[in-house]
Amino acid sequence: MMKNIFCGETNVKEKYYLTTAIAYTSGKPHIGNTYEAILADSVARFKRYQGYDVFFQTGTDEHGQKIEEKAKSAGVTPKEFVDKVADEIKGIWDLVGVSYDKFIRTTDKDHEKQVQKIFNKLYEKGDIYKGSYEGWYCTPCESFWTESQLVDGKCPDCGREVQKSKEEAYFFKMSKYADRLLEYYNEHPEFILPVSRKNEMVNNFLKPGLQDLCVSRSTFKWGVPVDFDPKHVVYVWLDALTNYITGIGYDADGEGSDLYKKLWPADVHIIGKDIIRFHTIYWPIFLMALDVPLPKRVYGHGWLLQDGGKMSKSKGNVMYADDLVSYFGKDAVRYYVLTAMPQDNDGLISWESVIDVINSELANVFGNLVSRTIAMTNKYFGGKVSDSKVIEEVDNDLKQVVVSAVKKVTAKMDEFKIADAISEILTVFRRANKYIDETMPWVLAKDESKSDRLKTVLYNLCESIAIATSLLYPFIPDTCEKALNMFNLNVRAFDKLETFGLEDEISVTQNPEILFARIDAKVVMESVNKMIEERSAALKKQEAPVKEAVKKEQINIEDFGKVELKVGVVTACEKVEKSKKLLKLTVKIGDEVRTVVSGIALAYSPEYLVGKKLALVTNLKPAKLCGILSEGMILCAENSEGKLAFLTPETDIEDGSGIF
Ligand code: ME8
Repeated sequence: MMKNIFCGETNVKEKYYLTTAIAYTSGKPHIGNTYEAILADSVARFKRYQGYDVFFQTGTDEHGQKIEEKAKSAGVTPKEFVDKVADEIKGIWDLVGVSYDKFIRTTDKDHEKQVQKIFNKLYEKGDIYKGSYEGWYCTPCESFWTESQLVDGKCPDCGREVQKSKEEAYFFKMSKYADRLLEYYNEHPEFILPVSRKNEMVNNFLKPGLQDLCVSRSTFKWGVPVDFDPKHVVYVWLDALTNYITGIGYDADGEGSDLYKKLWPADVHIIGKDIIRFHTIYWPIFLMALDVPLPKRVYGHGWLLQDGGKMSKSKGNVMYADDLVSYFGKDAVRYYVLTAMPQDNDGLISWESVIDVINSELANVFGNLVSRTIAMTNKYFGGKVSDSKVIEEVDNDLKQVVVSAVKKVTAKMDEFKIADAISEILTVFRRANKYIDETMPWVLAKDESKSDRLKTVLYNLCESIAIATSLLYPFIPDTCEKALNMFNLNVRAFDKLETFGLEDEISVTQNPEILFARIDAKVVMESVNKMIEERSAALKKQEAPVKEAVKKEQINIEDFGKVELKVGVVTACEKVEKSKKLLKLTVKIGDEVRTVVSGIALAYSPEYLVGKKLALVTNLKPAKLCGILSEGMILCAENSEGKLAFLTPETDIEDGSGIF
């Protein structure tokens, strides 16, 4: 439940039901998945602020072959696996301040029951029929494809390998509803946002003709069983999509709960660009078949991608919200991801760019304005200012920029242009900073006759901050609340935002806190790089195949006698250029001096080896390693984790001695 920190009552407007995609519980969500939850949260908070009666649903998508396989390789049951990941996802959503009203899990019993009822209903209606399936299945996407749909033999959505699949299955008659769907698109031009996505759906999928969709699987178990034919489980997308109605109390056999009656149809489904097809073709068609009204809008956002190379688990460089929050705090992370995403395109994230935005926008523009204004109000007026109405032209310009931001931000939010909305608010802070330079309060302060003018200037600054910070509240709520507290103000009622001069008097704190401290990029990046290296090493260790002592066939003493083993002493040693693993050793073996190249550089430094006696095979055929002829092999023990120890005589003995 949200704490009410708004000042005054805003009239309660109509309901607003919004949802995110439900995240797969196949692993910890990275910052890209988390972006969607933050995006939807900022919309939910903005709508609440406008006075809408908001219901915000998010959750987890927990069935399917991919999850069954992951659980198996983790050695746990699928339910144990999804319980852990769902907790982790919920924990991250909470950490970044996602103010959901409902967190649905597709393993919730009431959801599973409705999925079964929905399947039965569509079967009884004749929209689902039994047939047999032959085609290709992409497990990561949980999608079926026909031969002709594959691109270079791979999944057309994600480009990964697909598996041949032949099974008895249930099908949904998609084509039956194609015309009705096209008609709906035409009558509701606002249904798909951005509009470019609509054209993609029409041209790539609807016009070429919809194929019937396979809606059951029988080659794995982890799903909702079809209750009249339990060797089949319901196709994961049919199961997942229905969360939007089951989560609020839809009942396939009845009217549904009061909440459902109040909230459905949803006002917007917020999803990523990769799953627009499922939400604007399959989902509306399932709803048509169920005689349920369609959602008002589907907004497909772009993706947040890692700058400077692909995120890869094995490199340890995947960016997670909890790491980012631990370095920079929740609001800085929210601010970054929301501003990094242009509406129609993908956005980029890197540790460096987050630091840059915190320093250049949050600390230099917002934080600096707040701290300068509080400091001057304290210094010149003991912390209290009112409008003494000594107005100059520059004031009108400031007020106009502040007040006009309200409509601009609202318009951008109506189009889901979140980055643009925030940019309008930043323009206000920038304008106010410029106003300080223009009015030069420190000069006014030197002339007592300008005291009233100075008061007006500071009052205008406080009011500008009050309005713009209130507007920013839905995006970075904790910081805005903290900032407004320092002015002893609440978030201003939405319908009073355009009233510049609302407060008679504003009093500021005597002990201001820094909202965003400037970050020393060098210090933070050193620590981040260390974390990435450690993570990568830990992952490699985890993934390293355990070396088992291979059992070799028995040999006789003659076989063993073919190997010549001797003691040698290392007289010189250096690293082999261009190789991380190799060392070049000069070894004296009695009267002979040989060069030996050995793969022990990760375990021993050259200095350590000089003077050491060790055991060598001396009759191996010489071999070239990195262009250097090696004339022997050093004997080493190696444990299952790859740790090395060379063999050395137990007591001192001359080099050149034979080993038998
Ligand atoms: O697709 N940037 O789940 P999911 C921004 N279970 N958004 C991203 C992203 C990125 N780098 N990567 C993924 C599923 N997303 C299904 C949804 S809904 C009935 C079922 C978005 O965990 C992605 O586009 O793979 C999707 O909207 C959401 O994160 C969950 O992705």
